[in-house]
Amino acid sequence: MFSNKDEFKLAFLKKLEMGFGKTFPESTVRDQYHTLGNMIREFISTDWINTNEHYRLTKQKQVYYLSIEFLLGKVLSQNLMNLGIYTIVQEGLSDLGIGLEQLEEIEPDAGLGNGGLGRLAACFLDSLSSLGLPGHGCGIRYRHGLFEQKIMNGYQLELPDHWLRHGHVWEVRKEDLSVEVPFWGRVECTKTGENLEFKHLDAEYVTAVPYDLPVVGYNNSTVNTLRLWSAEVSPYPVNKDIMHYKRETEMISEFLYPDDTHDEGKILRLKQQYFLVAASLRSIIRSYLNRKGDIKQLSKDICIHINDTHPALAIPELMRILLDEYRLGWEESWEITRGTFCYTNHTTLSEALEKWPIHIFKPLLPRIYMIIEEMNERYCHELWEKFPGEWDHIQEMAIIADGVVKMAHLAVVGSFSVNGVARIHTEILKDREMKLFYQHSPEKFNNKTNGITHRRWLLKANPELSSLITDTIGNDWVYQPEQMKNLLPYMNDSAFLDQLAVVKQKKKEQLAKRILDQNGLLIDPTSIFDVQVKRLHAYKRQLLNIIHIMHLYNRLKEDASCDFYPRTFIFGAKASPGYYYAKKIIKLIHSVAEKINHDPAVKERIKVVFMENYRVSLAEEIIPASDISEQISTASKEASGTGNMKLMMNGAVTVGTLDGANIEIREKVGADDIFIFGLSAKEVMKFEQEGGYNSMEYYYHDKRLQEIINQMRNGFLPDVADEFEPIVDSLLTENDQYFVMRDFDSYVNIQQQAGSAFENRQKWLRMSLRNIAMSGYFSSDRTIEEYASQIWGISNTSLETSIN
Ligand code: 4GP
Repeated sequence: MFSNKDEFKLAFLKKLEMGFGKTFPESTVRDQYHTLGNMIREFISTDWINTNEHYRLTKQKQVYYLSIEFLLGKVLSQNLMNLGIYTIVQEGLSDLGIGLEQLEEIEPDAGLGNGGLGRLAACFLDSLSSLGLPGHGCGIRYRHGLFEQKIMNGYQLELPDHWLRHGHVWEVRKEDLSVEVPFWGRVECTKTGENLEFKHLDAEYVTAVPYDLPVVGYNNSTVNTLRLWSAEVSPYPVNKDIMHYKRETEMISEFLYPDDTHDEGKILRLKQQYFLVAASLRSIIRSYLNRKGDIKQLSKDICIHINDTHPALAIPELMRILLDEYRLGWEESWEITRGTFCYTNHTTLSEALEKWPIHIFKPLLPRIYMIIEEMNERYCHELWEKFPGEWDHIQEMAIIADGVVKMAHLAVVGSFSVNGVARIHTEILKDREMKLFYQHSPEKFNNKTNGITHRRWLLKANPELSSLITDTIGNDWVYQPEQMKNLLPYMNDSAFLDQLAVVKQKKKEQLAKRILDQNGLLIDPTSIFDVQVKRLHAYKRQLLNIIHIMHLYNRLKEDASCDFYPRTFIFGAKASPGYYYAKKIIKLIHSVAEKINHDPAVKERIKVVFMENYRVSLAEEIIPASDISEQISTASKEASGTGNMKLMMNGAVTVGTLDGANIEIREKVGADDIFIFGLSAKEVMKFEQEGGYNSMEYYYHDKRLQEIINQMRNGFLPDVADEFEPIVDSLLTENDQYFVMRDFDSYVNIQQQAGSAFENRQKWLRMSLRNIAMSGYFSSDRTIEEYASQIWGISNTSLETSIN
């Protein structure tokens, strides 16, 4: 298609004219973006076809990663880099007077996810392709991704995210591969000879239309597929007002996580989940049979990964297919099913463990419900044999109990592997949340500590640091990120450390400019950039951070001459629309920012910045510029965290609790190069079980806390007096569930240590370097290699050799 800059320019101009019927000077930036996107997608096509063909010919085992979220962000630059044509395209465009970054600016962030688990899924896809592994994603093509956040007077407003408004250049609609998904109706059971036959009658059908996105591997010609399903009206007749049916159908792929505080919302979420798994399984089995697969061998040739409980209905759906469509017996179907699925748990927070009321489930998915009922009966029987007389155990482990279907139980029972996402998280699952299941089948449980793709979070987000690393140790680290360890000998090389400082300074200046443009706030790029970017949740304790900022402010007001290195506190966070408390925290951050940023007395010393609409592309700008990475969740609550890894890889030093993957980060960098504070997970769980914590005592005995809490309600902040009452209540009347006050003192101390460490430039740079050098372990390539060898049983069967 093109192999050098000049060929690229010719092809680009020709495509632009043909595609838009305009001359180049008449074209808009959007026309140019679409032209480039389409060109690159076509460029990818050959490798895409070859990869599929290779999988077909070699009949190798395939993995399908089912996830309700894929938080992809922008893909243009990543694709160009992975294809190895970034420089050709950049220079070609530049000759034409176009900046590649302008085109990237036009690209919508594909925000088909909320946070951690969705971004993890995106990193995993990148690693699968880059390692040449046969693994594909299946998800939903939401017309609106996660809302766009606007801040008005400090309050979060949610606007619909119209990411598809101008089309999506990377997707290919494959209408011919559409499948039909049934809802509602009734099940008729007839007896033929010895066998029972089940028919789903009077169902209302929805057509699932696949949109395929190429997932390009890094410099290896592998292109896997992310298949996103869109819900459309079916040609089958419906006994309903057609407009009503159309609206209901299209709603299935309209929004990510519809509000489920009422039954209608619950039905919609359950529909989304079944829609995803029913469509994906139909297409997985069809392509398996096209490759001449034998349905009885399915579990040897296919592995289906359930990302959190949302896709767990895939288990009874496969049972249904085997029983009703292939007429296999229960035992055989169960054997195949249990050999096919594996499940990852991403949180122990009880509100996230899904449970569907039977009165909603049964009418919507009648046949699936019957199958779950039978699974449950058989499973309880098996438990009875193992724990005779232990009714409580059996009741606690049942899939259906107390009028609900428990999705986590379904996922555990129907999978051959269950994993947590960091060592401590897996241990907590085994010891507490899933203790009985672990006792029953310990062989299923394993840990896979999360990872992030260093291609996006270092190569793409921080080209300056990437070049410095490559100039210093060569580029092997790009393929084997653990080789970043080879940077360790430069720990005492002051020339290298100076270069590292220059890179960080450059990234900080770039971010300072972004903040000036976006927030109209001038910040000092030589101050410490202290960053907390993640979803807003009480357990993540953005509140502890802001209380500490108020404390610093009070200290500076008391004694302007006190020793304090200037800091810029940077927040980015979306609160879930129905999460009132989280929204109050956003408001509090803004009120504190308003107070501090306008006080000339502390002007050059503290700044508080809240960056609106935190998303993947904004994270790519903030993370490389960070000095301190705030990972301050209440110990035991954060399953792993992945922001902690991205920040570490970019040289930020962690201030954190012994929670999630922070523990493993500490093991890698050593206790001297991370700032750990606060209660341990054991201590937190002990308080939770045995009581003994009284937050009021901290209020009465710690004058600093008392002053801060009083300031939240005495008119000190520029708000009405009771604005922050819910926050004050959570800390005092509700006994501070997340131990903010308990950990405050220890947090103040560690922050002081972090500040002093920063003042010693050489020391800080060495700390930063050690974090970078040891971050290779947290590449998702390592994580995916573990999944591939220890769970999925797949390997790279060199595409290039088979094609040539
Ligand atoms: C998140 C966890 O909160 C986070 O600790 C973890 O790193 C991430 O999954 C990926 O494993 N959980 C979710 C969720 O995003 O929706 O439960």
